[in-house]
Amino acid sequence: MIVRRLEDLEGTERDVHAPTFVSRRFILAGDGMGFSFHDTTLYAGTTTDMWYANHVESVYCIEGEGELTDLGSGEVHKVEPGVLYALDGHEHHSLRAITDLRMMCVFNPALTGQEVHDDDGVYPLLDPATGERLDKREPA
Ligand code: 9YT
Repeated sequence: MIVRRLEDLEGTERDVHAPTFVSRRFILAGDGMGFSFHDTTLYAGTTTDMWYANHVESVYCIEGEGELTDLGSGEVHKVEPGVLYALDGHEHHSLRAITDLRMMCVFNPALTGQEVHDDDGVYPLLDPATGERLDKREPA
């Protein structure tokens, strides 16, 4: 059994700071669960463009207010506590945080923790054992 507390992740490699969000990775590929689980806060006033071409992701809002846009269809959805969105079609999307927006995120395949968003907001698919890039995208 794995038991972790948020405060134990702070300041470690599982505490990842990006320009528009901070992501605390409770579970990563190395934990062998088949998914990764993140507590992510997107900062008020920011918009994050994402396009997880190599992963599916479920995202559940527990705090804050925001707006999700499907950049393919143009559809816009209100995001608030109790709302979940699941990217089952690798949708290109953006998330606007009106206030700080706290989201619980599950990725499959699991992130290894070494991924960095490229210019399109894509995370590469990395081999958990070697760190080798497995997907066909050219690095940005
Ligand atoms: C809501 C969302 O997906 N934000 C991007 C960060 C990502 N969840 C991560 O790296 O933890």
